Amino acid sequence: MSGLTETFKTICGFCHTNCGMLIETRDGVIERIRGNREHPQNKGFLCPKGLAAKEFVYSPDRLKYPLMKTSSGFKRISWDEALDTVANRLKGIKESYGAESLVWCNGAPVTTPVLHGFIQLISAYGSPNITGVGHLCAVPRALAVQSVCGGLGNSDFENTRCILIWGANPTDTRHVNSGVKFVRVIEEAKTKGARLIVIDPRRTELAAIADEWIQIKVGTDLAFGLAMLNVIISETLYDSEFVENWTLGFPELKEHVRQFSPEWAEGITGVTANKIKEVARIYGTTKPATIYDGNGLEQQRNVFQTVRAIAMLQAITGNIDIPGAKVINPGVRLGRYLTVRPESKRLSAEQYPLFPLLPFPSVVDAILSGEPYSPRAMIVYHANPLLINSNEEKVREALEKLEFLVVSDVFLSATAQLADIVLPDTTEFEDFGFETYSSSKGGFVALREKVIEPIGESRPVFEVEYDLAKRMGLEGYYPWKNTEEWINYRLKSLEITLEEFKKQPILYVSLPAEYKKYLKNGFRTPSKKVEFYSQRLNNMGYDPLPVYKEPPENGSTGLDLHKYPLVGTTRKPGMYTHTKFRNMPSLRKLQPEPLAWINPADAQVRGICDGDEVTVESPAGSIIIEARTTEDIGPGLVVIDFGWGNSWDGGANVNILTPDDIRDPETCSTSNRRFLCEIKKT
Ligand SMILES: Nc1nc2c(c(=O)[nH]1)N[C@H]1C(S)=C(S)[C@@H](COP(=O)(O)OP(=O)(O)OC[C@H]3O[C@@H](n4cnc5c(=O)[nH]c(N)nc54)[C@H](O)[C@@H]3O)O[C@H]1N2
Ligand SMILES: Nc1nc2c(c(=O)[nH]1)N[C@H]1C(S)=C(S)[C@@H](COP(=O)(O)OP(=O)(O)OC[C@H]3O[C@@H](n4cnc5c(=O)[nH]c(N)nc54)[C@H](O)[C@@H]3O)O[C@H]1N2
Ligand code: SF4
Ligand SMILES: [Mo]
Repeated sequence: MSGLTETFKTICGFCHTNCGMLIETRDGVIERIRGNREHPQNKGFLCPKGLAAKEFVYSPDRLKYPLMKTSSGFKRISWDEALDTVANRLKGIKESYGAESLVWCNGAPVTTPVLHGFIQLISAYGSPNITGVGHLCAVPRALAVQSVCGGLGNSDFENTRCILIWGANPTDTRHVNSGVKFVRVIEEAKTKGARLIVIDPRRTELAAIADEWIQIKVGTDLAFGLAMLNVIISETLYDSEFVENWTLGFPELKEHVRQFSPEWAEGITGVTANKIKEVARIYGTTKPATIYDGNGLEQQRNVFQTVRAIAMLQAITGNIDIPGAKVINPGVRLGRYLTVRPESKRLSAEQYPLFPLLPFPSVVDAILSGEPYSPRAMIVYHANPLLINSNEEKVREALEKLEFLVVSDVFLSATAQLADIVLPDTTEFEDFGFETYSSSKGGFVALREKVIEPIGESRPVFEVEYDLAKRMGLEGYYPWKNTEEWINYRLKSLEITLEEFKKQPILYVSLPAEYKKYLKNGFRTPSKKVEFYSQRLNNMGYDPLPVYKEPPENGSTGLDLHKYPLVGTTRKPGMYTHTKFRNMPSLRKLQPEPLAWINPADAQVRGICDGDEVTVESPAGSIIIEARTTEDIGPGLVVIDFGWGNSWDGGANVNILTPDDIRDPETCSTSNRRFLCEIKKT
């Protein structure tokens, strides 16, 4: 074989792990993909998604030129026509309705550009309406921890004696931790004597090797957490010295949790009082201990207060910023972005004062009701809001009602199909980029090299954004014109330029982790202490101490509960990320269809056999899907695979079933993880 071969050091952007990759090209075409052993994140490991990146880049489904919606479907147009149209429509909308009628929506920030593409534009335009997946992902948990102690950091599995995996499935969603496969990290900790407790309604890979698998009922984790606090406080298993010196509101917490006994929680969580006591005693007496919580606690109506209670558990036991607990590792600080946003006009500012962004359901409500005003246009970048938000039908209605929808994607996603203009973006392999990492050895930045030329007429987002800004007379707000300049601008505060970065593609920019940083600076709360009782929450009208509340459908919503005797939840299959990758043949082979997992007992009484086609019906809608029976979940529960619904995948979107009107009062997290349903043989 002949031809020019080159090897590039780049980074996989298919999930937040951002593994280092080596890609070999021949004559400008990707040939071989390997993990980069020099990259501290994965040290050579790649999961099947990363290894199949070639199928993503060269997929026949890739968008290759801009599209415009016409009465007879999409029509190919030139970039000039696409950008002129977008610029003119957005200028017109601003003149007619004001800048706040434009909404920007991104998706899970799996790469740095997802957080940044078009964000300068929306700020320069003058709209405060920045939405995305925040209400479903990470932000509710982060706000909860912030309210208790400022921040907790990452689990230190290497030095721990006790691990609680709570609502997380890292063997599928994180894959690798500091270069070691996640399951090996946990096995190694166990070999060194650490106890492992997994709190999950499903028997996950880690639940299967745990000392204790706590098969909790979906959405009841707050009751479990409160009962653990009750036991640890009443049996004086807490760290009294830490509590004395570093916390506020302990007497109130002590009094408050008296009512939440393990016997009370047993009826709610489905876990026996004895088991709750046992877990509380193990956690309270095995030091150091770490709680690794996950997205399973989010998309639940109690998420904010649940995670507050879990943060309190870590604080009363002194498992804060010490080896073997959770440690705030040094990260990378980039300079600030342009913000010219009249916050007062942000759509959800009054309804969700604690939530710093705009939750997507508030956008849907505003479009459909016109209250407090109607958003008219939306830029969707690297996101698939139609499929990933609860109640697909309602989201569709809202997106269809917009006057103007622009979608930047690499495929014609279900959301892109609703767009007026579709802009074909490059993938992360067709442009330079960078990622930032925090680690115990210090924060570092890694370069993403440009591996190949853009596919078709696809163009890098920062160039497209600048071209749009120019057409709208907003170029004065732009300290860059293309990706290279954007990187230099973003890395200026670190005094790194792209040219230097190319010579050394992994650069540590902060010192290794220190422990007990609070001794020097206190905690990042108003009082500089851990705050059990929150005056700030109380002032905002929220519970100052966590109170378990029954899901509202058990109240007075008028639902015929007998019609929906099962509780449904959703699962993220490890070989895909959200709605992505069903058009990659090697991954599709691993799981061709979405499945509804049910307990054999529930299947039997309904005459359902493994592999049968079933109809799942919830108050929001119904889907047809293949059933699988499994002992990995208990009776009464249905687990449905999340992420289908794009035109090429042929599967049903579980979010047709999920309700959008059951919301966490502090964070607007909708109940994508819990819906009532019935399942019947089709
Ligand atoms: N029921 C239920 N709902 C859920 C969840 C759940 O577990 N259950 N999980 C929730 C969570 S945690 C999250 S984060 C959200 C995820 O929500 P999203 O992030 O909106 O979902 P994705 O499917 O990742 O959508 C990303 C889109 O970006 C496109 N894309 C990929 N690469 C590129 C690129 O280089 N450039 C551009 N412009 N586009 C690109 C993809 O084709 C895809 O259409 O879903 C949430 N919804
Ligand atoms: N392969 C893959 N990796 C991913 C993603 C992906 O889509 N695919 N998405 C990325 C993103 S954006 C995110 S947010 C992370 C999420 O990754 P994780 O934090 O691991 O979250 P999930 O896998 O969504 O769900 C975790 C677990 O919560 C359980 N669970 C469901 N309901 C409850 C409940 O009420 N209580 C408890 N205790 N547990 C419950 C589920 O059974 C599941 O095992 O993964 C990231 N990595
Ligand atoms: S774990 Fe897999 S998908 Fe995630 S960054 Fe690494 S290789 Fe890519
Ligand atoms: Mo997420």
